[in-house]
Amino acid sequence: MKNLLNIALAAIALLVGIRAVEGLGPNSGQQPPGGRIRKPQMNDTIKASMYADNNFMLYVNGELVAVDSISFVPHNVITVDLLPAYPMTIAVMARDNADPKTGMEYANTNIGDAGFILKFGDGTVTSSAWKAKSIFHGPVDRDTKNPRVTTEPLPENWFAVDFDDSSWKQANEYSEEEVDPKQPYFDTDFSGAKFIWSDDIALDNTVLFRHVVAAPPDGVQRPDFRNLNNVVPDSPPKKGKKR
Ligand SMILES: [Ca+2]
Ligand SMILES: [Ca+2]
Repeated sequence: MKNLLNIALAAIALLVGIRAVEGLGPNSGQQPPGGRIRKPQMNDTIKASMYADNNFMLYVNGELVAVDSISFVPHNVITVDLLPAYPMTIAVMARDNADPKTGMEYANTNIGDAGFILKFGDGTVTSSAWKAKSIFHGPVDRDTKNPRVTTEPLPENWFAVDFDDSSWKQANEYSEEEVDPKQPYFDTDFSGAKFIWSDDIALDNTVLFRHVVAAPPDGVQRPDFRNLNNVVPDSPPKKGKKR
């Protein structure tokens, strides 16, 4: 019995020791002692890469962090630096190029199709685990002779952390063959990520996606810098020295 107690105490001591050592690393998830937060560095950030047919807006934890710089063609990849904080709420508006009145493109001669894929440096990827909601559909019944569209208003605060997406359906995954991505997609690491869209990749033209990443998929603990503006960071700048 005493041996068991000693083993348990040794295990606890080991765990405490590991936590203390972890606290020394730059990506330890620990902040310096004394309740002060250090300033984030570039190695606290992760790369976020997105490819949309045709364009997207990305919100992370309620903040707009990336906008596709090319709205139609050529199909491009956008890569930005993110300062992650978990749980991480990702919200995306993805849009297929489509005339708002007909749902078609190229002078109303073509229905066109869509697709969206995302990968973050922490291992976050798009999949059917994401929620999706189409708010612009058409031409209804693929009727290109008398094209009609259906639309829904953008839900208020659809990108907010506390938005209730429980009524949204799961996203559908689509293959590379179905989306037929162009070269920039193949020049970027999207391994492990799936193309997603709502139920109809041709007729759903504006789709909202949401996903909550509970913890870093790669298991790396990272500091949470969300309230940095409300604290005095560690090692304040010396007088007259700019940072
Ligand atoms: Ca684009
Ligand atoms: Ca398209």
